[in-house]
Amino acid sequence: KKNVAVLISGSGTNLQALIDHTQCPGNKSSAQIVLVISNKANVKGLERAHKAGIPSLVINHKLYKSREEFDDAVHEELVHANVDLVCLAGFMRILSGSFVRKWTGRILNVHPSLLPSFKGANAHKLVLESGVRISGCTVHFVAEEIDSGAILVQKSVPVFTSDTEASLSERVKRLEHIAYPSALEMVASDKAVLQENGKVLWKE
Ligand code: 3YE
Repeated sequence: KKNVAVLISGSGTNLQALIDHTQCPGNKSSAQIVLVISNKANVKGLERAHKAGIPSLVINHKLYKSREEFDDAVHEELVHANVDLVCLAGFMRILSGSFVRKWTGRILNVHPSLLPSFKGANAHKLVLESGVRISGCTVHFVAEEIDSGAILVQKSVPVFTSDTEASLSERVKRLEHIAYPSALEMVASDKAVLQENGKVLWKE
C-alpha cells in the first residue's frame, strides 16, 4: 500500500472521506493514511485523525521565517514518515516551487469548482457572481501554479438561483467526498500517472 499524508487547515471533512475510504472494513484500497499535518492547532480535522488512530502533527506556519522554511519542515516530516503520496484537504497554504518540485506527481488537491474556471480561495463566490448554472469539484495534481495541475476527477452539480455560498458549498462538498477517494485510488494504484509533459497517463 502507498503511505499517504493528508494536509489540513480546518474541519477536515475531506480528510474524513479519505479515512472512511481507506479504513473501510475488508478494504481493498491501495492507500493507507499514515500522517495528518495541520498548519493550525485545535482544528476539528486533528480530532478526526485521533479518532481514526492516525498520527498527527501541527506545524504552525507563523513560527517560520519564510514560506520555504515552513515547507521544508513539512517535507522533513513527510520523509520521516515514509510518505509516498500527499493529499491537500482544505489546506489553505500556497506551496513553494521547491516543495512542489520535490512532490511532483505525488501530491493532489481538491478544489471546489470545475477547473480551469474559478481558481483561488473563494471559488463559490466567483461562481455565484458569474451566473454559471453548473459548478462542481476538481481533484488535480498539484503544480507550482495554483489550481493549474493536471485534472484527475471532476463532478458537476447544478447551481440554483436561490443558492448562497453556504448552500452551494454544501452541495459541492458532498461530491468532493466521492471524487477525492476515487482520485486517490487511481493514483495509489498507478492507474493514473503524471508524465513529464504535465499530462496524466491513463493505464488500462
Ligand atoms: N500550492 C501550489 N499549487 C497548488 N496549495 C493549494 C493548492 C496548490 C497549492 O495547486 N503551489 C489561499 C491559497 C488558496 C492563500 O492565499 N493562502 C495564504 C494564507 C492564508 C491563510 O493562512 O489562511 C498563503 O499565503 O498561502 C491548496 C489550496 C490553496 C488555497
